[in-house]
Amino acid sequence: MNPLPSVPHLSPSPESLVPDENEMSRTHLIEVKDLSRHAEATVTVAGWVETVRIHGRVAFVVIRDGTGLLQCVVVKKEVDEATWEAATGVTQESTVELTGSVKPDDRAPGGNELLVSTLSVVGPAEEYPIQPKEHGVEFLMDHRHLWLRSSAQRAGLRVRSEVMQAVHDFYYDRGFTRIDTPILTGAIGESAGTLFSTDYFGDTAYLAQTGQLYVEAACPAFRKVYCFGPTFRAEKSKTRRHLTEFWMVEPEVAFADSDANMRLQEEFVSYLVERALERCAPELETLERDTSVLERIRPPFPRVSYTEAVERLQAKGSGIEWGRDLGGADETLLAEEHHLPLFVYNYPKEAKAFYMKENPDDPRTVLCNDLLAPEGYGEIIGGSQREDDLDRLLHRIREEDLPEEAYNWYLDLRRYGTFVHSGFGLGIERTVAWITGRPHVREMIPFPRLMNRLTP
Ligand code: NSS
Repeated sequence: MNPLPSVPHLSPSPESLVPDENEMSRTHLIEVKDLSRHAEATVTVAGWVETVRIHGRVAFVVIRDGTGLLQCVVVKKEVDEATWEAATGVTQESTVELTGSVKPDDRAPGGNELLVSTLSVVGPAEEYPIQPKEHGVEFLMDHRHLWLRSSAQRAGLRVRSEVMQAVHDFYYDRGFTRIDTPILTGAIGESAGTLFSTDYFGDTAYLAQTGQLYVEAACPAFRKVYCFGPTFRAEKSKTRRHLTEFWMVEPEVAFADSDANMRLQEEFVSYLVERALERCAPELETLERDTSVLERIRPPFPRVSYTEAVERLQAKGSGIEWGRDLGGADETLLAEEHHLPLFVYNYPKEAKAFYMKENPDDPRTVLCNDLLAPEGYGEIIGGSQREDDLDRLLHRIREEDLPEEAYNWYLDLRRYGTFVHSGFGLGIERTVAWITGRPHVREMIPFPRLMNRLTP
């Protein structure tokens, strides 16, 4: 077989984006993360002022350019009047542009300092509301658009970005096809109680709670598929695990049963953790995450049936009764026995959604699983084998009092070549909260939507 032809024009290497020495005298902005390649050279950088300290005739201006922090040293006798005044008068979060020479210094963050020749203020900042002191959560959330600039927020959202890229890489490498599912839908995906609805030219449209029904439809076309997008739930829960808008990745695989589904989940979750450890070490350090607990995350994960889980919980004094879904407190109690995420499988039918396949060995239950993260983070995945029998599925839709017409197309998937298939949904914010060790999902999405928050 011939090797694939290379396509050099498509992706320039990072090197080719860096100007060569001759170009350097022009005003190319250099990114702080690349400064080590420019030791002793004169460069121009731009960014936002984090702090200014003045010691007599020397000013130390620390800037953040989005790729790193840089201490810029301004010596009064080496610069003109305008630069000295700008450096000593500049306010926190002003945008500045600086030219100077790069001085390697092991003690400096990033390993370099800039000995400044000129500094100009591009965008002055008014008195910055977020100070290095304790602010209340509501204050910080009101200023989310500025709070994003703080080191812990930057670190958390960088991990989120890496995890999201890892999601695509994982499925791409395994031959899955990405299917984008609609956000405006006519069918209820999960449960009628938590729908956002909107007028749709005189009809009612719902914001998607899940893309699942659509990825199921794509299975006979592509066999292994996934969707990854925002999903919406009008849940009246003010907990640290609930958002009204969150991102979910949902793989769906033809000819996979519930057992294969759990194996894919443990492989996937382990991969996401490994990627974060490998590529986000500085961010995890900023967040003071104990990474030794993450290093242990490898398949296989322990499994416990719902029925056994209820017995364990009752033995621990929980008031849970067989038939009810597990609450957050129950999940924490169960998971605390394990260092690894824990599968709880085969829940009672009445606790779960209509589309799950009846368990042939115990028809009171369905072939499904939740995956509970350790350290009290609770459920990060919900998944199941799907009901592939037309009559049983129709029966469940009627039992749940769902509008049958809206599911006609979904029932077609059982009329035209039905097949065993399974899938799951992993919530990105809960997963990233666990990986970063942050207490609340609201910090794990750039602009969280909560019951009481629609701005900024
Ligand atoms: O409701 S789920 O358990 N399952 C589904 O939506 C299926 N249709 C997925 C599938 O089989 N394709 O939600 C899946 C995950 C859950 O484990 C959480 O990690 C996350 O989605 N989730 C949430 N995250 C944040 N906030 C809220 N409100 C939320 N609800 C679910």
